[in-house]
Amino acid sequence: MAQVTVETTGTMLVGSDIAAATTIMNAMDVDVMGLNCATGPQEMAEHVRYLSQNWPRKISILPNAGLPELHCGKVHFPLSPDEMARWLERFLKEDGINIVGGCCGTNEDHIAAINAMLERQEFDKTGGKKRPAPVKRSVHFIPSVASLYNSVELRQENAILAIGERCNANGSKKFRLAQDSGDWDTCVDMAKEQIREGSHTLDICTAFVGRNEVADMSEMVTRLRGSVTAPLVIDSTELIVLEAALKLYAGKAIINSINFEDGEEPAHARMKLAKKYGAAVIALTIDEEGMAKDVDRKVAIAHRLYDFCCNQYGLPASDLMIDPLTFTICTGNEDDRKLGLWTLEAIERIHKELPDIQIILGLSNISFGLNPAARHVLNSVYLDHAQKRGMTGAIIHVSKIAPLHKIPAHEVQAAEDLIYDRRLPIPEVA
Ligand code: THG
Repeated sequence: MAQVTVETTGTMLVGSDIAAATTIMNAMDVDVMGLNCATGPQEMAEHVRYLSQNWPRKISILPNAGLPELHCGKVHFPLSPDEMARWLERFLKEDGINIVGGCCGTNEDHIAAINAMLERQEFDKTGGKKRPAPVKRSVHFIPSVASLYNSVELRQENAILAIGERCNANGSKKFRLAQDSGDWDTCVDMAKEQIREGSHTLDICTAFVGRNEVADMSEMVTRLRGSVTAPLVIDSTELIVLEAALKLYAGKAIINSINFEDGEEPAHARMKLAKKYGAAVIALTIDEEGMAKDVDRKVAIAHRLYDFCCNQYGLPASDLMIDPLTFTICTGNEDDRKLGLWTLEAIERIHKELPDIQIILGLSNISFGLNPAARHVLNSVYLDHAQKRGMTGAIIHVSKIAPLHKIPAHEVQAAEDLIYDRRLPIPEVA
């Protein structure tokens, strides 16, 4: 059972809002979530309503006896015992709360009035209990991740969850150079810039030969947790790096990633972390035989991952983010031409067969090897096709994605010909 204190500013002292607190508490499997202190019941009413509509388990409410006033140099709490009891009765009947009490400024008289109010309620006769029957409420739980400050929905309306790709030592030269010279301000600025561009969450990868990945990841998480509102995606193959990051992070993070490349042992270790720290999980379609390239293997491994994470570990399906792998289709090798198409077909099948999970891709991989202008076009067109087939999120550089109507039609056509491997016969040279 855990309670949060929402100040008159509308957030907790550190700045977390009620939605962020709710998302994190839910991920930590808290049984009873509540509010206490800081304000009286009137100021709490809006947050009580939020919990009533969004918190899936029991609710406790312990307000102060109003907002304190100074009377002749002495602190005075204005709410009488009866007023206090009336507010709690309203929360009981309208919001279906389960546990009541008082915090600062309440005394025996307040508790006696609250008790008398409870005794007036209709009792729950089951099991000989002398308690008010629980009031029904309809909870609309929305699968989310959270930073210390904000909650972000994993399913975006008519859009994908944009995971900023640039805070990655292997994915950005600028980031790598800043990290390597200890220029953490630049690293944090790159995070903030991605949020301004529209990233909902940020992928963080500090793996770089010759540097201490635990120390660098810890530095990034420590700096970002208090300065950016977007939830973090911890991108590392090393268990100790994942754990160091999750330990430091106050929000509900996403682990990137688990797979079955070396059997199930590493995946077990990562799922234990996910449960302990309440994280969502990106899972790649890789098994003991390697990365899945054809559709059937991608789908089969997706089902195995679902069974492993959701059935064995109880991870909510909405917190499982399957990544059916993006490979570049720009190598010129005959064997690689269908890889983008197969990933699209796998997305469609996984979305149909496992409708509640999330599906993501590391989008930019699709265009490795092309020039920057061509990459933007191919990335944008591929994103559009993947989204239409059921992809719910992607690791991307948001400002480098264009809506298709902003790209000349013949360029869209060229990208689609590449994705669908449509080829014209090569003309005979005279
Ligand atoms: N799936 C999951 N996680 C991933 C990937 C994935 N994490 C890493 C990667 N793949 C996704 N992130 C990136 C980041 C950058 C680029 C590609 C993928 C990229 N960068 C440019 C380049 O290297 O040419 C920009 C270079 C620069 O700015 O210096 O393409 O697939 N789960």
